[in-house]
Amino acid sequence: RPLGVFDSGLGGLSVLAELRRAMPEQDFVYLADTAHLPYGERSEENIRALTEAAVRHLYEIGCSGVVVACNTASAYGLSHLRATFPDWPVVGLVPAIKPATLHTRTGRIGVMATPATLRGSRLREAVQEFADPRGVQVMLVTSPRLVPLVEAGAASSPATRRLLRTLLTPLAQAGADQLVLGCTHYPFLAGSIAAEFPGAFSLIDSGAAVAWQTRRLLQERGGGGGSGQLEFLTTGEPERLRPVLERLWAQAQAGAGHTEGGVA
Ligand code: DGN
Repeated sequence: RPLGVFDSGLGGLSVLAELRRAMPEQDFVYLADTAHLPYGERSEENIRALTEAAVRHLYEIGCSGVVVACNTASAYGLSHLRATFPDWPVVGLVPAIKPATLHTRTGRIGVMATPATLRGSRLREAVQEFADPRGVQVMLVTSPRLVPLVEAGAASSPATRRLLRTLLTPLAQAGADQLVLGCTHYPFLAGSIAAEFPGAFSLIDSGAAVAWQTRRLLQERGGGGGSGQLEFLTTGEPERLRPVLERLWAQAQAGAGHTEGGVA
């Protein structure tokens, strides 16, 4: 049976690529809730309801479990999903604060995520658990514009690079040396960040850690498997999505993971 992967849009492709690296034989169904994207400025209740509706579809078509490949949906929806679908594996993610606090040499790290993820309690808990005891200072960065820019296929455009320069200059000036990409769309910005701030930050996302955790879980529970097939579903217009999907999917498969932590 295929494993479901869900994101509000195409960002979760960065996680799907890591899942395929970890489990080349596994079949996957990827669902992008493009009709309701972006989630980043929605209310907690709304994010939870949209996440449940999307994940229910994956459940009903017979997926063996789901990876919620979206920090925003994970921040508000995970406990609810686990209560709604007991006995069905649900894996989520949280910005990878832990590895960043272990790697920093300057004692300052940046975390970039959607407004909703930054407001949620999961991020606060991770900061309290990993950064505070080590005296690591966490600088939070957000912009509601980044996800739509990635979805528009503009991750490397001059406008995106200008926005990143504005958002990240204070972090570079303060000496933050690790940058946590706390939204699954942001690994697609890695090239632009490196071009604007050469050598300034190590970039850390949660994709690889989530993939290995998912593999462990499926091995324990059984029920995965297949022949490496992929199916893409969207709540939006498939023909409009296709060109950017193809581009980002090629990019995700070519990119290497940057991680070790961030499973929820
Ligand atoms: N990809 C989602 C995340 O990881 O938070 C964000 C998407 C959004 O809809 N803003």
